[in-house]
Amino acid sequence: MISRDKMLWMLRKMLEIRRFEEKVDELFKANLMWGTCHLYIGEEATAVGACAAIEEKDYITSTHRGHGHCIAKGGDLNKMMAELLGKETGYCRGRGGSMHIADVESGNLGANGVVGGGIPIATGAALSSKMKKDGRVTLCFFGDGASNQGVFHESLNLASIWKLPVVYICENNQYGMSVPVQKASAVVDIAEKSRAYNIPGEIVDGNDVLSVYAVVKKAVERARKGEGPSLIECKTYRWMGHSKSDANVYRSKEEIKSWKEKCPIRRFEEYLINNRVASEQEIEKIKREVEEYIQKAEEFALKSPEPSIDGISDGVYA
Ligand SMILES: Cc1ncc(C[n+]2csc(CCOP(=O)(O)OP(=O)(O)O)c2C)c(N)n1
Repeated sequence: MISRDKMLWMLRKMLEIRRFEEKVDELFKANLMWGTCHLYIGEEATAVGACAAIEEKDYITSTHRGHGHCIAKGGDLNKMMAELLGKETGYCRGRGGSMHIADVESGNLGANGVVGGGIPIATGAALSSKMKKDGRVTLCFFGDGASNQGVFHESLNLASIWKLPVVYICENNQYGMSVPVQKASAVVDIAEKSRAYNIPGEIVDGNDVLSVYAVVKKAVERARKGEGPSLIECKTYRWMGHSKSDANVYRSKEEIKSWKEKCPIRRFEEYLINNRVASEQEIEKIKREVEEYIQKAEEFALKSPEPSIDGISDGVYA
């Protein structure tokens, strides 16, 4: 049975992700943020449902669409916002930006600009946990496009034969850039790929935070017991373009609208109210608190110092 506190934590985290992403979009449009980024709006239930199923000591690996994973694993919004604004107070002292946030203290082994790049890292982390017997489980997030990479297949094979404590979580948001999944993958249900590696594969509604939680929890328990990896496919959708440079011409307005109607946050709010877990007033209070946190993170980041020219190449090794 899932506690009320945990459900309210889930709502808060989903709202933090949504509002963080909306603020980032706003800062880009105001020309205050540079470079690029990949927004996670619409996929919030996946990161939050999955991270709700693990413990603080556990690890995650993330993707190029990584803000949601970072927030769900306990990332600090001040440091994230500062990083995206290129400030010295950011996670990488402003030198990494959106795709290079790692927070080892909270168990986040990092976002990754290389599609599929987190998959072998997660597999290696799980191998280290098995060798050290530290009881940790690693959640590995990646997209449907990444499941066509060679490292996906090598990693699942090794994790299966070595029975590693890792849960592979494919966020199938239907597209890899402008390419629909059915044009890039021989099977449209990515979970089917688990069969080649003799591990459990499950499909879950990625817009339903409680379903994601339940399925990931089962896979985490299995991993923690030494029974090896699982592959979970969360069917979801990104509302925004692939990145800041996406004119979004490859999908119809109707399709986007139909997925917006399945908003994971609104859906969970309705669940909480209909099941008397929380009142509308309580939900409004959480929203106000999240809003305040976002405003403070923005202020903190905007007021933070730029990196000094003298130290601009600190951390550059190649
Ligand atoms: C190895 C590699 N190949 C290509 C790219 C360019 N690229 C960036 S994101 C992306 C699509 C990834 O799709 P998916 O894994 O489904 O994730 P999504 O963007 O849908 O979350 C591609 C091809 C890259 N960053 N790395």
